[in-house]
Amino acid sequence: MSSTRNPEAPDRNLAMELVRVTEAAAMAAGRWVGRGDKNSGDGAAVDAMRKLIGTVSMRGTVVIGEGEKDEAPMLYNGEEVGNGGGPEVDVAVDPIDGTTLLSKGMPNALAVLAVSERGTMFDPSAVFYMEKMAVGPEAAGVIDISAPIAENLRRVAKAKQVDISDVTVCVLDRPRHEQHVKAVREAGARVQFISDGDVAGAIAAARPDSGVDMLLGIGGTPEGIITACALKCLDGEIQTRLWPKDDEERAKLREAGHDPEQVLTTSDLVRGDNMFFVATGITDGALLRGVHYRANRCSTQSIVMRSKSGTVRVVDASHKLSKLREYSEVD
Ligand code: VTB
Ligand code: MG
Ligand code: MG
Repeated sequence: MSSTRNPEAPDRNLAMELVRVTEAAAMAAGRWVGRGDKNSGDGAAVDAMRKLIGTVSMRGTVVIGEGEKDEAPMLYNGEEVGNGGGPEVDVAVDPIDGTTLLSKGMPNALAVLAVSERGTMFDPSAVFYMEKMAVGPEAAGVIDISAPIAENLRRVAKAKQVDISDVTVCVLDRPRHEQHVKAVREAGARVQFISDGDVAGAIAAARPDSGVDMLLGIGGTPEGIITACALKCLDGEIQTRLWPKDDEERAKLREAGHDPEQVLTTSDLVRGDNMFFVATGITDGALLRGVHYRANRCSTQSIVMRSKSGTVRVVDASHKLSKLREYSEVD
């Protein structure tokens, strides 16, 4: 109803503005694919993202960025971004999720941006890692990260009306996941390892026909919150627990008032139902095609999602390189 509509709330127009930001980051990063230099690639993506994010109609605060002010020159936590008009929002950026994937030219490196109403994103600064269990819409509501893995796999199989031997679990390939992997295999299910990029892994679990049913294991806390934004848009679910890596982080966690045993649900990580999630492929992957260059042209593929409407768009764009610089400077 127009009479009850809050003019300060993020509206549908934002989605198409946001996609230009991840497209720019991906195109900048695309120049560094397979060059074995992840820092230069990350720097290029951050620069491009920051430049374009300044044109978006929002008053954004970076809640999930590239570190604190003094450690990273750009898109630091607490930085104000946007054109100074429009709705007040929290902003989460990962200019490249999977810098190693980018530097090695491996699949599924993404440029990612999520936006939600001001004050709704969990502050990830206390603890670097969290334990995650994420599923798509069919299995949302049946998982419980505090229950044994085998029990969760049985419930997911039942919810998806498949045999447990048909359930595939995406896991970051790390020694810390030895027990997780053992439990999945002992339950009769399958493991699909990824070397990096658990945001893409969780989205795969929530997309039809991806061949992945669940994401499991310990990954970055910022990526957990970004994933929660994506899964709200896809009607999936993520459950997490903060995972302090040492005594120092354990103390930090308690000082910040967190309980390490507490299960953080999708809504604990991002409250409400008014968020946007946008990602552009950098390297080719199952979710999105990467950046491709041709004579004077560059193509990108992005996913643009909005929780309020439930719309999921895949946006193919062909950018004319000779006009790109001029365009992004004036607009
Ligand atoms: C994950 C994954 C990222 O880091 O958060 C992972 O999503 C954290 O684990 O893509 P490690 O510290 O063991 O790498 C990445 O792989 C890289 O940011
Ligand atoms: Mg990154
Ligand atoms: Mg990342």
